[in-house]
Amino acid sequence: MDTEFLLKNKYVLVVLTVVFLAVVFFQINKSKSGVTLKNTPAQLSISGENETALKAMEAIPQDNVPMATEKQGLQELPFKVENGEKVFNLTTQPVKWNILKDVTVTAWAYNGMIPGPLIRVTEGDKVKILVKNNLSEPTTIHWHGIQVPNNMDGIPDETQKPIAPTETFTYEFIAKPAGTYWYHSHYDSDKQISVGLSGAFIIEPKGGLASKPDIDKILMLNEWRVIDDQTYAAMPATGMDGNFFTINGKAFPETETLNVKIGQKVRLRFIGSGQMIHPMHLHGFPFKIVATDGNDVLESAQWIKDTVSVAPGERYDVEFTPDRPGKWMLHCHIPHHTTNEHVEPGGLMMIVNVT
Ligand SMILES: [Cu+2]
Repeated sequence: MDTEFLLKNKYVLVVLTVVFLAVVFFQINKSKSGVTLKNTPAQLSISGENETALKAMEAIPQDNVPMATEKQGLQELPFKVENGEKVFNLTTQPVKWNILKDVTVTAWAYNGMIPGPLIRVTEGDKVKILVKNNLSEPTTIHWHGIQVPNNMDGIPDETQKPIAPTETFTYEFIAKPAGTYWYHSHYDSDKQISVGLSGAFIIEPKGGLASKPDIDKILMLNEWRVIDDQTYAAMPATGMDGNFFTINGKAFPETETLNVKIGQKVRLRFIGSGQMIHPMHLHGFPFKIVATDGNDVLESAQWIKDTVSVAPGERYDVEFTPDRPGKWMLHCHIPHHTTNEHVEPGGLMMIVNVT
């Protein structure tokens, strides 16, 4: 054999060895990253042996979690009157919840629904809420924006002991002031809020709103992360971005269609109950921002807009009166948020159907 042939073969051999090693390395790493295994972190953007962080990023356990029997979130919560107090019951529990016909999340819910039930009371009402914890971890509730006594504020180890699994804690306060509020877990909130523990709390002014709308709709905005049928808390700051987005627990096209007659006054109450900002845009009609974070805006100061950015924790009540028929889209204007797992249309979209 001449030297040239040997040299050439050697070169081929080296290339083949490198390719072989690369394939082996890739396969080993693929099985190590293990996204198909149960309860493994979705993203390892942490350093060192941080057990708590790893746990927070695990998939939500889904073994023996029942399918939700409720079909819709934000159902108005009934109450009993006892000793002049309105008494409500909330129970935390894991459920599987359909955000789309064929997409189910493993959620932590209040009373088995996403979002949790709507608590609607009148300003000045004495309210008592018994919270039973049926999760495997402690929890608490914070009554976001409501002027409660400090020991009812729901901050674990600061204002109360966390509610341990199977235990019940009683919250009692006077509902004030009137406005659009919400409640949510304040324990491990990065995870617990992200996987469903929030609901709406409306305090009506005595005698109702001065100018009553014909349609009064709460819209809670959330993000979800579902990978290989497993649910992870959507934590954008860690790289664990949401890949599904919901209005009142449903992604488009499963979001509700709002049916409105021409000339009817519509009030939308946006609640930013997730971890991301959502600039909500209405086609067809401008709207007035009539309340922010539960506080009425003086008429002379009401901005007229067609897009309002709803940041986490914020509430915006907007009003408009349609004058033209049509199927008008209401959607988030971050286009990725109007997809279901990167496919448009989906996510934060709903139809306002004016006839
Ligand atoms: Cu958005």
